[in-house]
Amino acid sequence: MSHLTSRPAPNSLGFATRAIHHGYDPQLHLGSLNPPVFLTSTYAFDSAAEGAARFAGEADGFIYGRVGNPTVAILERRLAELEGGEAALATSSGVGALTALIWTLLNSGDEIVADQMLYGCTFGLFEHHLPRFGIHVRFVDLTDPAGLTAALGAKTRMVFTETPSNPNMRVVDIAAIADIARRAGALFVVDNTYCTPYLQRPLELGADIVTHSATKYLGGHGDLLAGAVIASKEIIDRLRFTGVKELNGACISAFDAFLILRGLKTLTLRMDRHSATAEKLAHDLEAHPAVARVYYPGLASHPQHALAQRQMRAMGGMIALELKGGLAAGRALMDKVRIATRAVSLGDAETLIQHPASMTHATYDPDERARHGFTDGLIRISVGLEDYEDLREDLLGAL
Ligand code: 3LM
Repeated sequence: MSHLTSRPAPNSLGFATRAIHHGYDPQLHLGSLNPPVFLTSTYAFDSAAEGAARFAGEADGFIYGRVGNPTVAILERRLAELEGGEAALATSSGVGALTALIWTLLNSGDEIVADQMLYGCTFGLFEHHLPRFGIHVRFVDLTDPAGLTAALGAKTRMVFTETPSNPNMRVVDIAAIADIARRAGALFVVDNTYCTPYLQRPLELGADIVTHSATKYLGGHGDLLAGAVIASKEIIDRLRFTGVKELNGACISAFDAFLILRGLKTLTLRMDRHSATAEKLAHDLEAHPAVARVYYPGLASHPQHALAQRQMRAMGGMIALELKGGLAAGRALMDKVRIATRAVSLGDAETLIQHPASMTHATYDPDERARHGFTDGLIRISVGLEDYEDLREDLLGAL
């Protein structure tokens, strides 16, 4: 009997079990414990008529690598299941997921209302490039849901947020924003990169669409670039057959899909460990005399601490901090650490440290940084999976 059909229904299984098994049946693949990597760009049709039927959507089956691949399809089933969505689309990067989404669902003249703090290249796309195509973005403070109500207009088609936000860890109330967006007829999109579905499930809280940079925690090992969108089947079909097929071509490779499936097997272990170590380090850093402020939702000093505890299973592995000595002290910290690695990106086994104003968020000019609310001195740490004691000594020693 097939492994999948003999197995309990997915909704009776825990998250870790589904992250390891969902959507793949070894018995359908010669018993192979791991999914095969289908390295093919195209697919043979049984007949001319059958090929035409596949193109017309009247027959099941793969057509061409830009719109689907069997290894990628396993990943997509698993991501949809873990986020609690109907369907998923995997892409070649997180930015590829965003452009597939926006170029497919929005038209010239439409507006987006976005939280004021976004990952640098998302901000660059929204503020510097979408206006060239007639799509305008209003940035508001979505940590205050009343701000959204005031910003909505007749042309608002989409509300967009990260939570916690990259880099300064602001936490947005997903259920409250979802409610306002729904009543305004706007699609609510949450970039869930920082949390992964293990820590936070925006669709269950009322969001319409979840996006990811799968480069980060979903892959988990800093060895690939990928993205994903999870939403209704209707939306995902449009993104696949318009966004990726005809607009941006940002299809993921089968090998990268395989690596993400491998990474997902340890997602719960990794997120628990990232969160536990980051929580301890956030407290250590907050108590240090050289530190002016630590941004971590697990700290009682965080403005949305109570909301974060309600909305997230654990507080994740990302910390931002400002030193009393400002930017110069932050740069000195970065130059002195010996275990933490000076690098952008996040979600890897290695602890990474970087300076948003000159690196990940250099797309904000100094005025924009001030308007959007993050400082030149901010330092970001992606807490890895090393021993807590070693990281503590590395960071506090460098301070
Ligand atoms: C970074 N972030 O170091 P890709 N959404 C979020 C992200 O953090 C990112 C993306 C989307 C970083 C990358 S900066 C040069 C390195 C919340 C990426 C985009 O296209 O897979 O990189 O995802 O913060």
